[in-house]
Amino acid sequence: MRPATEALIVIDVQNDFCPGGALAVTDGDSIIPRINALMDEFATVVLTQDWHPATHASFAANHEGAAPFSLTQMPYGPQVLWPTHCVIGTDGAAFHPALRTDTAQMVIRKGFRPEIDSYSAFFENDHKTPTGLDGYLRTRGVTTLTLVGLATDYCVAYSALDAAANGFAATVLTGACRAIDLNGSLAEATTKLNAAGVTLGQ
Ligand code: VGL
Ligand code: ZN
Repeated sequence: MRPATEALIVIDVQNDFCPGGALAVTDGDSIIPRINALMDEFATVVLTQDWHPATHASFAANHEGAAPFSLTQMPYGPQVLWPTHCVIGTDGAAFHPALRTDTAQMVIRKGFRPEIDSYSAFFENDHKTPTGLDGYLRTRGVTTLTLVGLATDYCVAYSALDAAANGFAATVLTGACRAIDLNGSLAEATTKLNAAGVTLGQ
């Protein structure tokens, strides 16, 4: 068992990001046995859940004529327009049935405001609106995070970058993550993670 100052953050292991899902990440479900085993090492386990209303601004379907995976400008900056995914209350938004959830003490839902996306478990995409995870971890005495899940280059990377910016020691176990890799996004995320001092492990 690791010290109580360490937490495991499991990002978005949901049906829609796994094979057969609306925004499937290649081999997304292959990381689940490893994540389930890792949970036994940590006294604090947090799960995140992408959780969007059907009207969400990140959905291409809500932008006239926009193709999925195209880019648009939002008031807070560039935003990829995704296929409709992780709609609140749907099976696609549920955790993958193979993921252990019994070990989790906290589930953070993000992306529920229609007008703003939220890749990070800490802040929405304006990099200002907090989810509350920082306060939860801090008041629990957690200083050190291990991040795993989906997708490496979006929600895992944004969460790890915010963790580092907020003063947590952060490690991403890339072997327990899978990437979307859209237009070089994985290489870009890796560069940013290294620059921010996030440890990349296997
Ligand atoms: C994610 C794109 C859109 C993720 C969530 O979990 O990485 N990616 N919403
Ligand atoms: Zn999303």
